Amino acid sequence: MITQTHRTQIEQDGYTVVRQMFAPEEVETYRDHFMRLRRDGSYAGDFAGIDANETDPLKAYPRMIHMHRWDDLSLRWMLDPRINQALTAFLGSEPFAVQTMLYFKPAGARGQALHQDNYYLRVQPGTCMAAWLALDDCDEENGCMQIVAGSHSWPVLCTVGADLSQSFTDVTVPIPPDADVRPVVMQAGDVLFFNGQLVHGSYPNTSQSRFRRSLIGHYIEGDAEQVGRWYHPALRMDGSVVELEDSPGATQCGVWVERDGTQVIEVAGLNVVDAAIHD
Ligand SMILES: O=C(O)CCC(=O)C(=O)O
Repeated sequence: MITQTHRTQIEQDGYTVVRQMFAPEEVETYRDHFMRLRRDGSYAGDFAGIDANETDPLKAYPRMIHMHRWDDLSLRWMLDPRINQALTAFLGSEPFAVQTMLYFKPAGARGQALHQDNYYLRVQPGTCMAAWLALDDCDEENGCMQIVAGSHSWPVLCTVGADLSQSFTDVTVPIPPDADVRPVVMQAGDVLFFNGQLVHGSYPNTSQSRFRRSLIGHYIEGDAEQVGRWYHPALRMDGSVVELEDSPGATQCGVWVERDGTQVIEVAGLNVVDAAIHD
């Protein structure tokens, strides 16, 4: 299932898509399951976004987080052998699993401004990796993922305020005007894998009636010693708990400066280390 092309792309661009990793019947099971859970109640960590008002579609469909802590299907998906096989191929050893999320992103919903996941997870040493399963076909109309190819080689960047009319989270990272921002068009059942330093996010769902649902797992390298407190307990891919230390958080982040007419990143002291839970 994992080819040399996938490995090369993840090394060079920081992301790759494994097509049809999950069968249509599995995708339908996940879609039905999470729609039922959403209808049936609210759960710890539900997040409709900063400034969600009564007419915001995310009010009715807030994002779910850490479902694997109370939902067996989510736990089984997070530890699925196919995902483990892919991540092990990309990272060189078996990862630890630290987070699940479900984005419903109904028609009209805001996206999530460009960011880097390791700003939040603060993995030491190494970084994190995401597995993002499309539960619907997704394209630019319904707010597919957008990635900045090659940005996984950047350090963690200092954040600035995001445009809350476009993003349900409040921080973003500045990128140079010539950055290669690419939409990742996917079919339901495809899985996007991406490096925790990669700048990524999504724009609003501008469709009239289409959801853009996705089931997401976050993983960290198997030799990591620290991760942010929010992500404990980390699990081995057999489901057993692994004791890791809390990561104190970065003390430095990168800012863009111009040198000889070119934009380069300079790493400076970090003023705000309170990376909250909005990844
Ligand atoms: O699904 C999205 O729109 C954003 C997801 C994301 O940023 C993530 O999985 O880290």
